[in-house]
Amino acid sequence: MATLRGADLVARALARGGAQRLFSLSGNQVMVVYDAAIDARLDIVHTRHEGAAVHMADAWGRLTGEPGVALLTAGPGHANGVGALYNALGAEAPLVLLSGHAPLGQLGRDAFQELRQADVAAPLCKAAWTAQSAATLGEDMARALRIAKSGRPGPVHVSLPYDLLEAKIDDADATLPAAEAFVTAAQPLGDAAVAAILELLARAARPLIFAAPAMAAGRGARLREALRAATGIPVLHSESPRGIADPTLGALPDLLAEADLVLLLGRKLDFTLRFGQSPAFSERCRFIHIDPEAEALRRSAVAIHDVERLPHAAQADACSAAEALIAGAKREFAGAATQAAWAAAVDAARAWRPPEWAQAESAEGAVHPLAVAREVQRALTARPEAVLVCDGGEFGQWAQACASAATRITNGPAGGIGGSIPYAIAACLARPGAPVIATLGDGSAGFYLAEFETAARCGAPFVAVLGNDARWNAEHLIQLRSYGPARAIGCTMQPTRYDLAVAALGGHGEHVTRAADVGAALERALAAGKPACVNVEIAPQAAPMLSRTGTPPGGAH
Ligand SMILES: Cc1ncc(C[n+]2csc(CCOP(=O)(O)OP(=O)(O)O)c2C)c(N)n1
Ligand SMILES: [Mg+2]
Repeated sequence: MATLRGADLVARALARGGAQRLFSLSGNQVMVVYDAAIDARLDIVHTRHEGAAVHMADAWGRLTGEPGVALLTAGPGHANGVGALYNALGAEAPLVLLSGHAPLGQLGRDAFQELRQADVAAPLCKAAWTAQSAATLGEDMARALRIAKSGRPGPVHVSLPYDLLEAKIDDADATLPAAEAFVTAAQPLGDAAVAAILELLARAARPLIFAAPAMAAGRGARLREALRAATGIPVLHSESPRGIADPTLGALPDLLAEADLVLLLGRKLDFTLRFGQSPAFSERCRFIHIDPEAEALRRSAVAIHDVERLPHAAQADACSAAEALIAGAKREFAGAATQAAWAAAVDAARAWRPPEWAQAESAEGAVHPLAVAREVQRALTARPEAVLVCDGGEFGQWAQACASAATRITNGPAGGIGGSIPYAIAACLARPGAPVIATLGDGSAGFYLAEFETAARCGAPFVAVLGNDARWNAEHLIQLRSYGPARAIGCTMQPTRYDLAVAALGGHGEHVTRAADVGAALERALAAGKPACVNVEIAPQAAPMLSRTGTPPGGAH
């Protein structure tokens, strides 16, 4: 039998587990994996910063449901990349981060780029470890892919010591895990739990379902729709750190305190749901919690602190539980008479936007973010297969409030800004041929601007719609509110021609200063056939506050 290197086992096992590409930035310790990727037929997307590679793997995981795989080099490469795991963890994206590592044989001797990498990654991962033997590298890959997808999906890290990657292994085929080793076991919801939960839901007057972040796109999004269809109960999904005040949810905060039963479907009772407390929720509102993790169930029990208000808790993964509830409800579900009117009121609240938005005019030289979002929505409506990517910040919030698409990726509940350019590139690769529009502020654009070169090289023709207000407006506004205009410091930027920079990086640039020109510029960018930037000079507006009662919902951005 052929002799293989440890790196061949890594690459072959990844391919056997369904991986198609590695999002990567090269380095000494992983070049042998690059070499092995050729025979394993793994494509390599080489980025300009390790954080971008991890963000790409995150978006790939969210869009495909299969773990995105990032491959970084040891020490500084690994350290550069781990920060990007934070959003993936919050968004519950299946992801495997592989990093080259100093040789096991040199550890503790100040080896080149020696670092306790698994310790660095551990708080941002479901699991993190350093491979210990060359012969079991295939099993390491199978285990990593399995953990990333199981229960609450999320990032997993494996450090790959260089001496193991280079080691020659005889009888290597025998050590490649069988196909079953890559299969993720579901955590199903038992029949008794299904019956009990459906009965509680049916008897409630004003029930709501909050879905897990993992149900944002793909299978999860389809299940959300099917659950709504089978029960008639609104299935809410928010992806912003603003939680219940997510601009996508419209005026929902006004109604939330009327809910009498909330099913948390893989959704933690965390800060995004104000820990289930009043005034966001009624003090009499009851909760059902389904979660794959015992610890999350324990925390909701502590937060609610009243067994009467937590009539059911069950350990199961969100998608399996949704499937079981849908099947059960299809057999039999008759909600209380009040439920249809309640669902209609919730739908109306979600769709509500202030009427004055329809008239929001843009002053010369200072385009209102609404005018930009309107054109983005027009372009999306004409392209139902399009993917919308939204970054954070004030401009990102406007886009999230006003633009929607069947498939949308945001910076998620974790709220880290700057990932949208790599997300958009990964979206182009995950959905070949689908138009991809990213909305982002000028501050967010700077994090990974050089990735436009990656996009041009890899043929990822997304369009970045950049709201340029020459400031980190979200933070600038905090300064104005909290410390007064005389004490604004450090949060302005130069009015920069990002469109010219994008053209220099191999893309297409548009510079827009008038609201009337946004639509045509966006269409030209979409037709350009290369990565593009529509750089719009916008007025520095505060993010939208959606409440019909005028009470600002507050919360983070
Ligand atoms: C990684 C990360 N760093 C910093 C922040 C804090 N932060 C949130 S929004 C924001 C300003 C964003 O500026 P820009 O992208 O220009 O959007 P704007 O608010 O100006 O519309 C900052 C610094 C964050 N959320 N994530
Ligand atoms: Mg800005």
